[in-house]
Amino acid sequence: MFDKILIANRGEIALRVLRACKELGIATVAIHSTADADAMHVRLADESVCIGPPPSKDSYLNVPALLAACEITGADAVHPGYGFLSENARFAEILADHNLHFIGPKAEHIRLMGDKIEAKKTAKRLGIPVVPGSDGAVGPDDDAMAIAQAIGFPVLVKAAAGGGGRGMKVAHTADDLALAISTAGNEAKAAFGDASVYLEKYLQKPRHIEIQILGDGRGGAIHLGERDCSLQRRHQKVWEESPSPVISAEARARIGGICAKAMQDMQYLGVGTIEFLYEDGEFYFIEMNTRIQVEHPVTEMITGIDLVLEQIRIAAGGDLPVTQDEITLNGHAIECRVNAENPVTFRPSPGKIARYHPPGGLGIRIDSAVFQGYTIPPYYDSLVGKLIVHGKTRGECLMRLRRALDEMVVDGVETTLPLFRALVREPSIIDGDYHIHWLEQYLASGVPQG
Ligand code: MV4
Repeated sequence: MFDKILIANRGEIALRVLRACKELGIATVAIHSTADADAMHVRLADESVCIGPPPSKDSYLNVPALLAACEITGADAVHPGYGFLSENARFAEILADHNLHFIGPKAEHIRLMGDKIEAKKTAKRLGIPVVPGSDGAVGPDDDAMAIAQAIGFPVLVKAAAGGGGRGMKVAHTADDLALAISTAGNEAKAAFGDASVYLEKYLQKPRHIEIQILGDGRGGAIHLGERDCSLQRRHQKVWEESPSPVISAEARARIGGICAKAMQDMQYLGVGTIEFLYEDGEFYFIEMNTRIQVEHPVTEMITGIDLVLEQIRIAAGGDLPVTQDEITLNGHAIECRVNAENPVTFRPSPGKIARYHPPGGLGIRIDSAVFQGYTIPPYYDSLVGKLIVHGKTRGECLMRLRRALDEMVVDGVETTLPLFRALVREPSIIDGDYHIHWLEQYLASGVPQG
């Protein structure tokens, strides 16, 4: 097991990793920019190192500074959290070159899943259902029109180096195809330095269903159910829940088994999330994330498995905590990402938190690194905290969430709490009847100031 872990992140996920380290008896090193000197994870870590000025490129993405911090403190492993360097294969390799453990998947798997075309080819080869589409990139010498007509319009043009919604263009008819391909290619070239694009059948109103997996890197892998992350705004998840209101136990076992088998075949190491679009009873692979995700607590609440603690144990050579048959999904969990943003315009609202009162009681969890008097800096994401609620049923969970949202106080900055107070009373949400475009349509209709 590791002796000392450097946490290469900030905010709530840095605190989350720190908590797992403490429960494992592992010493912790916090790193921070000058803007985060008084952050919670810095205060609670055994040691801390300032690694640069506020801009991420000069601090949290500053690999030489991170390596120096490991050297100074004698850390033997690095946990990247999510975002920043968490899916940077080169960073994982550099750490290995310096005899440091990267707490994450094998670099080859990070790189593989970072290329959306290779990821899709791999998924298909491993028996995971994929969206009908082109066989790889569509180049200038290919007959894109013939490929698109074989798929059937509408067709989606996607950047190979994209992901998270970046570099996508819809071609509703044949007349739109050439422009969609050139626009997506140019945007991909500018954003990712890689103009490669591929085509897929455009699914009109799917849900976003993701499967949590855990692999030991030696052929063992299990799935821990799904999360429904369909409530998104501009590709930012807002509300995530498990189980999904529309996935049956049979569908869960089927797709979960396919994913676990695929991860066994890959000899995948650590936590991973396989993303699907789900429409008319069918799952379609779109991407795989090779990191711990923001919404992991939803799965933890219904399985009772500490995903970050297991991620660390497995990175140190440990075995899977349970067998597939030992996993039981208990009750229902919902996560709301409370951001310091205007609840209508979503304009960031950094600043000092004058009053902070988190809700409590049975089934309530708050993953947050803020406190009364804390100043949310303008340089990073605007997450105040994740409100995660568990109940025996979805109905009980919604009632508890409604109570918790009414109890929560965050004064001094604008927050998205009013949006959640409206959503939790919205009939479509109460019925679980929504899809990936529902929230943006709801917001466009003029959300009540809850
Ligand atoms: C799609 C799609 C419809 N059809 N692919 C958006 C980001 C990345 N996860 C893939 N995305 C999509 N891929 C096909 N063939 C619709 C989206 C999409 C989306 C997916 C999940 C959650 C929210 C979304 C919002 C807009 C578009």
